[in-house]
Parts: sequence; C-alpha cells; structure tokens
Amino acid sequence: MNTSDTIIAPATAPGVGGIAIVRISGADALSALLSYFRPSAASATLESHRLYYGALRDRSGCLVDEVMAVYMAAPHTYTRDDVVEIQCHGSQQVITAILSLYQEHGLRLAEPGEFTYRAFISGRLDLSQAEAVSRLVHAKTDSARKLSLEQVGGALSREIYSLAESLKKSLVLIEAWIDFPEEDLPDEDLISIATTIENAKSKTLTITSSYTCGRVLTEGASILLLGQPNVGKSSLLNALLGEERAIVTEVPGTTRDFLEEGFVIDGIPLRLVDTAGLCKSGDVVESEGVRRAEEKIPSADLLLWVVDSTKKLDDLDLYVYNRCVGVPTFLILTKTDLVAEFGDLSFCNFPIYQISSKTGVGLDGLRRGISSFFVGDQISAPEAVMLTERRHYEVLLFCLDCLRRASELLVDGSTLELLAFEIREALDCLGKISGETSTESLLDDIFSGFCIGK
Ligand SMILES: Nc1nc2c(ncn2[C@@H]2O[C@H](COP(=O)(O)OP(=O)(O)OP(=O)(O)O)[C@@H](O)[C@H]2O)c(=O)[nH]1
Ligand SMILES: [Mg+2]
Repeated sequence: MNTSDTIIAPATAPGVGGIAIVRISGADALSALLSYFRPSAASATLESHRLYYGALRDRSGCLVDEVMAVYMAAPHTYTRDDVVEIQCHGSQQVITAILSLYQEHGLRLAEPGEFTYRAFISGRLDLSQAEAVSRLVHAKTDSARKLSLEQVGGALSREIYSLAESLKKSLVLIEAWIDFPEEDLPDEDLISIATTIENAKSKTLTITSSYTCGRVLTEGASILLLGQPNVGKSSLLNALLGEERAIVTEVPGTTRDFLEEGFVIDGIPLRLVDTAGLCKSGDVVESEGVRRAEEKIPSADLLLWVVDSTKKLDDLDLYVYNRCVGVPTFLILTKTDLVAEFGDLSFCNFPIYQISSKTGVGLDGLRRGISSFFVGDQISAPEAVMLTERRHYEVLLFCLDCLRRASELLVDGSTLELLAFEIREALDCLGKISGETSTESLLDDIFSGFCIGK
C-alpha cells in the first residue's frame, strides 16, 4: 500500500444517523480541508486539535453541508500523519457529496484498514495492537470489548516485547561463543541462558493456555442439547433463556429441526442449540432432524446429554451417551420435581446436574458449571494477558516448540549453532505477533479484514 498519498474515507458506518464522520489522513489533509471549508469565525489558520463550525462549499460556492471540522497536526494523531475529521449530517448523500468533492481534489479513497495500517507502519501501534483495534470495532460482548481494549493498550505487546528482549540477550551471548568453537560456554552464561529459556517457556505456556478462555469470551461457544425424544431438552432451553422460545409438548418428537439461540452467562456469549430427540424414526422429517443433530456434535464446544430422571435409562439413552463419549459433556437429569427412576449411572464420568425446568431448581448450579467449564478461574485473574486471536495462538505454539527444543539442546550439551537456530526461530515467531517480522501478504490478510475508514 502506498503510504505517502492523502487518503479519505467515511469513518462512521453506512446508514442514517445524527452525524457522520469523514476522515482524511496524509500530508495534504489540511490544504484539502481549507480548499472547501470556511469556519464561521473567520480565523486565518485552524489550530490543531480544535473543533471548528463552518460551511463546506464546492468550487462554485454551492453549500455541500454545514459541518464541524477538526485538523490534527502530525505526529499526535491516529496515523501519525496530519489528520482531518469532518463531522457532517449523517446521510449517505452528504457523505457521497463530500467524498466526491475531495476525490476531485486528488485525495484517494482509503482501502479497508488503511488508517490503522498507517498507524502500524509509523510505529504508533504494533501488529497485535492493530489487530485488537479491529476486534474492538467488531466486539459483540462486553468481555470482548474489555479484552480488545487491553490489547489495544499494549497488554500483549508488552509481554511479547519482554520475552523477545530476554531471548535476544541470550542469543547475543551464544553467538559470541560460537566464534570460539574450541572453548566451552562458561557456567554462568550457561545458567543465565537456561534460566531465560525456562522462563520464556513458562511465560509462553501461560499465554497460550489463556487462549481457550480468550476465544470463548470474544467469539463465544456453542452448547448442544442432545437426548432421546421427550426428555425435556426444549424445556431446558426455554428455562435457560428465560422465555418460551421452543415448542414444548408431551408428544415425543416435538422438535424436528435444530433451533439455535444466543444467551450470556457471566459475560460469556453462548449459543444454545436444541435438537430433534435422537431416535430411529420412520418419519422422514424427524430422521432428517436427527441426522442434523448428530452432524452438529463435532462442532459443539459442550454437549448436554439430557436424560429424563423419571424413566429407567434405556438403550436409546445409551445410544445418545455413546455419541457423547470423547466430547466434553455434562449429563443433565431433568424433571427432578417428579419421582426419580433413572437407575445406575456409575458407568458415566460426565459431571452430573440435576434440574427441573418446571421449578427452576438446579438451573443456577448448571449455569455456574457452564461458566466454570469455559473460563474456569481465569476470569478472576484480570492482570493476566488473555489471547484472543487464533493467529497469535498458533504462532506462540510454534514458539513454544522452538523453546522446548532449545531447552533439550542445552541439556544434551548440543552445538551452540543449533541452540542459536532455535532461539532465532522463537524470536521470529514473537516478531510475527508484533509485526517486526511479518510479511507483506500477512499484513494484507490482516488489514483487508478491517472496515473502511478504520
Ligand atoms: N414435571 C416436569 N415436566 C417437564 C420438565 N421438563 C419437561 N417436562 C415435560 O416433558 C415433556 C417433554 O418436554 P420437551 O421439552 O418438549 O422435551 P424434548 O426433549 O424437547 O422433546 P422432543 O422435542 O420431542 O425431543 C413436556 O410435556 C414437558 O412439559 C420438568 O422439569 N418437570
Ligand atoms: Mg424438543
């Protein structure tokens, strides 16, 4: 991407609103503004970072809109270039008119994410911070907002930077001794390098293990209700949602397709999926429902195997149980307001929750169980960095492998060249998170996923 020309884009979402903002960044931002904007108080020059009310007129003097405009002089701006923002009436027509005015003037329409790309290129944000800007803009839950904001503020960048700094110091030591192959690494250097690698390993492990929680908090998780017909799956869905969403009847086979609803427990965005009761059905529609239910098992984050506690466990229950084995599952015994008849469950290792959708007994315990399954006690350690990007997670897993190999090489007394190689690889991974060692195609991939105007 060319970073020397002056770019323009609407910074607010398309649609009708009270106001909209058009943003300009680049060396010509101020002169472009002044070509069409006349502040009402006829000051000769616009002061940086001050908002001015005035009129935007085209070349023939025709009024385009009444606006508020701010000029922000480099380098104290989002992109570190000169930036102008024009607040206009929130109509698509007004925005289109302003954009064409400035395109005629020679400004280029910004690519998606190009303002943030410039902030990255100018060193104002590192790559993980830039990615967090996009996550923040797309945040759908309060926890996603908080985690993204921490990352924009540099929480992850600081960890990565300090990891990289310590590894670089060890690399310098090792490389110094590579030049003297006839001499052994002195014990004190050996200890210092070993300590650095062990610390780096344990830090990287802590960060990578936060990903499950970070992912669930930002992207959410899906919970699939499975069980034979009439055990109370739809009733449980309704009880957890607190509304009569799914049809409930005493007739087995009521739910024939799957039904998906979003809800939140302890800030975790969850999708609860109700399914057709698993059975061997002659009915075409019902058996298609069963097929779809089973198809959803591999993509679910948690299964709820729902069993009617008033009935003796039968082959159909066991059929469902066997579908759940190997996937994280809770056993839910329903209808506990009635007399229990289910029998022996000692074969099953799943956590068991006894609930009544009718009276609500046991639902809070189930909610707590779900919350702790997904985020455990991680959410109560707010100072810890939490990974939210799959890209960061994969890169750090690779980094961890390099550090593990480095640590083995050190124990085996292997050559310093091999040790240096693994540390360089680990540093390369850390550089991919900060953007220090990222390729053009990776940057394209990341920034093309941004919105226009960000
Ligand atoms: N007493 C009592 N009855 C319940 C409870 N939960 C469900 N039921 C009853 O059990 C019957 C079946 O409930 P559903 O929620 O439709 O069961 P389902 O598993 O979705 O059934 P299918 O959609 O046919 O697979 C209905 O008559 C419910 O009123 C409960 O906690 N207590
Ligand atoms: Mg149902």
